[in-house]
Amino acid sequence: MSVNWSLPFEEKIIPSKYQSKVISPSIYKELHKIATENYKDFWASIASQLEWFKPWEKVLDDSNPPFYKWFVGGEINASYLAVDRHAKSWRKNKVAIIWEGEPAEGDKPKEVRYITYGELYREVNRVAYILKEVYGLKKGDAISLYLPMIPELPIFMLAAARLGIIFSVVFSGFSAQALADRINDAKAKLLVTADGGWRRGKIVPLKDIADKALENTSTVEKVLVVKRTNNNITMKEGRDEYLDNVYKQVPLNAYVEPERTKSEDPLFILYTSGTTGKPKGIVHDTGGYLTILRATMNWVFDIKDNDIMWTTADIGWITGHSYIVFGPLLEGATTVMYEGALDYPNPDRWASIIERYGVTILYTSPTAIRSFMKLGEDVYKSRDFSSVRLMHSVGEPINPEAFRWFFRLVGKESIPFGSTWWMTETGGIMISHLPGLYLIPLKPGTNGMPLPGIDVDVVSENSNPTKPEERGYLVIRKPWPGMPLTIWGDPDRYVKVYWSKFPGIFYPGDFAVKDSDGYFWILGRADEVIKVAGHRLGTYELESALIHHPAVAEAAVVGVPDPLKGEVPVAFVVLKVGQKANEELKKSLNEWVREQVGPIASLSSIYFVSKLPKTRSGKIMRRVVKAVITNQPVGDITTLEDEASVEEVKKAYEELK
Ligand code: 6R9
Repeated sequence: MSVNWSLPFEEKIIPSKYQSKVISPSIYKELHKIATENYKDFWASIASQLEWFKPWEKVLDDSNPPFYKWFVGGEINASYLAVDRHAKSWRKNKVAIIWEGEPAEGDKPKEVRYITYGELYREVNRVAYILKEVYGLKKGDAISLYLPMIPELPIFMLAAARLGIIFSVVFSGFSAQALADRINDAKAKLLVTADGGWRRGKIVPLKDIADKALENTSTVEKVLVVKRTNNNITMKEGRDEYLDNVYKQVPLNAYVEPERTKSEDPLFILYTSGTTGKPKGIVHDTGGYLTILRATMNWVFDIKDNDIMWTTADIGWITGHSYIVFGPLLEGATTVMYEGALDYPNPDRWASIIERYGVTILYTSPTAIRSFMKLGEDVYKSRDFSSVRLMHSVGEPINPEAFRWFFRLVGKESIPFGSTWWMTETGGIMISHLPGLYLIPLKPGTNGMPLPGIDVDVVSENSNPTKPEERGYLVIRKPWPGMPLTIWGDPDRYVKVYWSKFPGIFYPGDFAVKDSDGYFWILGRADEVIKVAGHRLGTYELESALIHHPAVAEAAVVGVPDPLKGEVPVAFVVLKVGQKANEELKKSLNEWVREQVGPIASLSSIYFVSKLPKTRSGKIMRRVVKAVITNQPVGDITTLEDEASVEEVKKAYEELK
């Protein structure tokens, strides 16, 4: 795929407030080269800025590629670094987390919590006590967290990290089936959930969904329930407990010694969609992950002690893990955590949050920006954005128009605003306009240049570097701290998915171009993953949900460009003999998919056809389906079994357009 707008390769913007930090791309290229050639020493110098219980013996163990291990022999604890260090310093009474709940009266939120580092320390220790002493969990055990955006979520993540317990956060918009799959794969012993969560003024019944999921799991022994919405739920004797009750067993000043976790010990598993099969459990280490966060918090976000950082993502995704929780807390900064929808109950809720807390660093997404843009600028006339001094976007390519609009409205065309490229697998940001204490001139829509030490390139099918402005595949040539340890329980798949297309180098699955200044422009996924409103979904997951429906014989799902959400999934469905193709069935199929995968999996259209384009070996050619409906050349179809299928797709699509 490629973006459906033109790329302004030549345009260069120097934001007036950061002029002193500007460096020319050609000079940056030289600095990048030096760091990257000496990448082991270079990353060691960043890692040494962290506090280690025991220093590493070897910077990188590359004896068994692609299973790289960073800072081997070193001992470090993520919870200690993010909490204890600050709680024991002058930051004790500094606000670590500003939390705002969704319910509001007009412009006024009903609940706001300011949690200082001192309080966070106390809470994390209390929860760690529960995990260790009440539930008997220990290093290497896995737990699942199915929670809304409430402070308990980061507190449980930090408490688990304290003990070397591997946590797996499951986005609270996922369905019972998706939750069950993730619990089973992680073999989680404990599930932490809430009675419900607030979303657009409605209660999402998380405990009910969790109960359904637990019918299909066997590893979960105990369920801890946080009270959030006070809706009616059922509690299973012997299995379920309210967190409030369990707290009664915890001494008020409980202290749980942080484990001396090894650098290469897993910190968390985060599931993400791939091309085929069930979601992949990406496993992140401890030392490497903290190192990439240390680097990016300083370079890309230029974090300072008086900053208020707001990342508008959900903690259920990697962006929230790295830049709501671990990144800002590692740096002792103040992080804003907002529970609900950015435009609820008023369209400018997000702007009121910036104003209320004086947000200085804003990290948001193209989908959010486009949805703000829809309403025009007048809505924000009386809003004060002057506190914001730096911002970035993430999740999908940003169209130059949305970039310019937001840059003008919030950035007053005077502060840095970039589109940072990275992914669940990379742990932290890889490509940015602020790639290491400097700023390269902005170009609307580009991602900027790779960070020092990050060896990114664009290559053709036969792995040769492409010419400037020629489309190719993005690759990362050298290992970097923050890279995955493996796919949980499936190391072969890890090798196959990421290290086999171009042997020996990491293949993220994106199309990209590099311009003649050396800037990277990521164009979108080269595989069958789609990004709907910045959320990563595998077309395979949607298809398998569809073919589980009793009326469906076959299905092909592809992503098509959407002005608001970037991409949306559309489905071509072959019905079983005797089934009637009508609107009612379409509706029920859509509901079915939402139920199976979660509300983010809404199909934007469903088309009924009698056959799908397939290869002679029976593989559905989604590429062909996509080309037809996006009006692109269909390319090589010599392996196609039946050309009439292409015509059918075309006809079905044209008729309903
Ligand atoms: C952090 C995150 C990863 C995929 C990635 C790419 C797309 C992310 C982007 C971007 C263009 C950007 N992507 N940031 N594309 N410009 N600034 O989103 O992780 O959910 O794993 O998705 O998102 O396609 O491959 P994740």
